[in-house]
Amino acid sequence: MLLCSLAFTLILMAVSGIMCNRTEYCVGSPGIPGTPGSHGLPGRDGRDGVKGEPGPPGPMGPPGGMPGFPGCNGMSGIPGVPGERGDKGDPGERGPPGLPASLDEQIQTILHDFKHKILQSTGVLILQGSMMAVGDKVFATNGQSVDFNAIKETCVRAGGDIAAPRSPEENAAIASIVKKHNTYTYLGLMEGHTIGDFRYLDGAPVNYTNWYPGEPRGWGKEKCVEMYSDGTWNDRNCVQYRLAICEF
Ligand SMILES: *[C@@H]1O[C@H](CO)[C@@H](O)[C@H](O)[C@H]1NC(C)=O
Ligand SMILES: CC(=O)N[C@H]1CO[C@H](CO)[C@@H](O)[C@@H]1O
Ligand SMILES: [Ca+2]
Repeated sequence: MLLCSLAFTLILMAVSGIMCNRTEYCVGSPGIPGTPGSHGLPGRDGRDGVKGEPGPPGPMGPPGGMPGFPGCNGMSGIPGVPGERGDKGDPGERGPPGLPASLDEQIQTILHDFKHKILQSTGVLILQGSMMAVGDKVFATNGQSVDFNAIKETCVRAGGDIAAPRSPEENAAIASIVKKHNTYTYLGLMEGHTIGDFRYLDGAPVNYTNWYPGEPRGWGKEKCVEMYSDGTWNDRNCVQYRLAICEF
């Protein structure tokens, strides 16, 4: 233990640079400090530091990139509701004048053919007595007896009207059909609101009559007109069955 303490004292004396002696007082003045030593060589690089945080996003670049290619067509949608009908367009320009029909050989051939066929048909009908031609008018029957309204309907459906004589010639033509079928017919006439005022079905007043002597005497109760086989007329109710004769 003592040895240890002595050694410590010696080391302490050596470090402090004071020469002393165990047995004598320490003598001498402190020495002049030495000059500092030169700088040593730079040390070696340290190890890599830890990774830093990501930096903030940079500013937007200038515009000017090329546009990309167009994309593919999408799927077709459901059809929309139809729009409103537009206004009628203006008529087109008149076409170039054609050949007069009288000089057109093709048209003339067709017309000639038509005329021939029509003459054949009317000839057969007239010969059979089922058609009577007076001027531009033609009277015909289907041989059926029905009431006034049914005759009207039959004639309109056939493209004509119930027969209405407007002259003695027309009356005679209708009368010949009545006589042949031995059946009275209804004429295309009706009594108006005034008693005895008989009119054509289009409302025009009659300009020809052929009443049987004493007729009309229905006093407003006989609105229709029938024709006897001799061609004379009688006012009558409208619900009798009479021969259907039409005019075209
Ligand atoms: C009656 O008028 C029609 C034209 O509506 C004419 O065809 C006919 O000849 C006239 N009848 C008489 C007798 O004047
Ligand atoms: C180093 C030193 O000074 N030593 C001295 C210690 O004391 C003795 C005598 O007392 C001297 O003889 C030494 O020279
Ligand atoms: Ca009568």
